[in-house]
Amino acid sequence: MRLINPPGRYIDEVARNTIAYVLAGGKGTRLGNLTRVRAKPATPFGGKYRIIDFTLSNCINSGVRRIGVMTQYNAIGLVQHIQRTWSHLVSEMGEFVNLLPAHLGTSNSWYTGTADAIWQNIKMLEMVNTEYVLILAGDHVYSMDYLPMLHAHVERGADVSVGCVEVPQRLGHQFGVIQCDDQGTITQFIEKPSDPSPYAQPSGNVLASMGIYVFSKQVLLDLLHADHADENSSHDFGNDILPKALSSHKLVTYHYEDEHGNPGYWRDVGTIEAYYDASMDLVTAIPQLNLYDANWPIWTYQEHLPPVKLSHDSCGHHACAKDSLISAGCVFIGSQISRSLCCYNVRIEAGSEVHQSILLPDVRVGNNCSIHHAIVDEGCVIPDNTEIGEDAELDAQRFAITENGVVVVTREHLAQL
Ligand code: ADQ
Ligand code: ADP
Repeated sequence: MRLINPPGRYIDEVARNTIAYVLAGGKGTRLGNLTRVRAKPATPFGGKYRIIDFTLSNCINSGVRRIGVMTQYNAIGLVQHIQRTWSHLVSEMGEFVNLLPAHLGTSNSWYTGTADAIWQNIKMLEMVNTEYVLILAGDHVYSMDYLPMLHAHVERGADVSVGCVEVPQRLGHQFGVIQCDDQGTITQFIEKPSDPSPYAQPSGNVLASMGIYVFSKQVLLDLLHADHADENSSHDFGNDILPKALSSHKLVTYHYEDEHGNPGYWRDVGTIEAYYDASMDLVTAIPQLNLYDANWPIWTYQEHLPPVKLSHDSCGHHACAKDSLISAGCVFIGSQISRSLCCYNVRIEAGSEVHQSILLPDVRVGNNCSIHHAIVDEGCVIPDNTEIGEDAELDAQRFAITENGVVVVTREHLAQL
């Protein structure tokens, strides 16, 4: 096996000296019904992508092209997606996207935590000829160039750099919260504090870890060995590795900003609400996340499908789509679609209206339906005259509904109607 990255392939030396690990094995229970049969990173997003495409595109576009993806729960769809898109794409460039499922590494168990997922592949990491390790998550939606973060890590002589963004204090309990000095050296790392208020900044926000890290390789190896020997550890980066490393290593923040110096767009789409809100961000006139940036393409696998068709129905009513993302293969017949995302092969029949909703691939909506504020899962067939998102009580009985009133419709729900 050849474990040496061929020299001279890229202009950037630091990117060439980096291997990325994408943690894509979490159970994703907070995405509820949507991750019942698929891994969270394989969940369709933005019409034609899967969530993990954003992180993998960021790697490729940043010039980091040696990538391991840690997979675990419900991985079949994820593995298939990575094999037919990413493994192929990157191997053509002479590098690799390796799938690293639990059970094949140094232990016979599942990955018990994020750090354990790396630990179980430590033999590979020890062999790899690299100086830096970029740890990423497979369930974040953002377009980030990792190069400035890698360079900042090198220039500041850091052992570990933690990507971070400011979030409102009320959301602080969902994140690793960071305290740092004037130089950006981290002094405290508190994983998901129940009360984030002591850590609020003058702005009222807290500094949150994005869950993405650059480690100098030897530092990571040392920390993983120490963590493995600690019986009380849950083997998680946020809970164990980072807080413990503070006393012995130099941990620094890296603020993720856009080219204008404003906070960069980044969403952990781990909950239904976050997934829904990030999707709705895309149907605004000028979303912060630009899917159309030719300099930062989001790569994915796509089937060869026919063009979108908007057609009139037998009564002469025209189909109309406004402020929406519509993917290939969709057919709308005398139906009205607004502020919605339709993945590929969605068909909406006459007299139906879809508003502020997300329709996953292969959904069929019958005649005279009205769908508002809903996520309709892959392959659902909505019977004629169905109303969704009109009556919260009724929706709660038939489907699943979030606190903010987003209705989630699956095939199982429909089978029970
Ligand atoms: P969470 O997102 O809650 O917090 P976690 O559930 O550990 O962290 O998931 C991180 C990533 O690792 C996800 O992509 C998940 O799929 C994956 N993952 C989880 N368990 C895994 C396992 N056993 N094997 C393989 N992959 C696994 C983290 C940090 C916080 C930070 C937030 C930002 O802990 O400090 O603020 O991310 O979203
Ligand atoms: P061989 O010479 O045995 O054919 P290859 O170079 O084709 O070896 O690699 C074999 C496997 O090891 C492939 O899956 C490849 O992606 C993987 N691999 C190669 N280099 C590395 C590396 N630096 N780190 C992790 N995996 C690697």
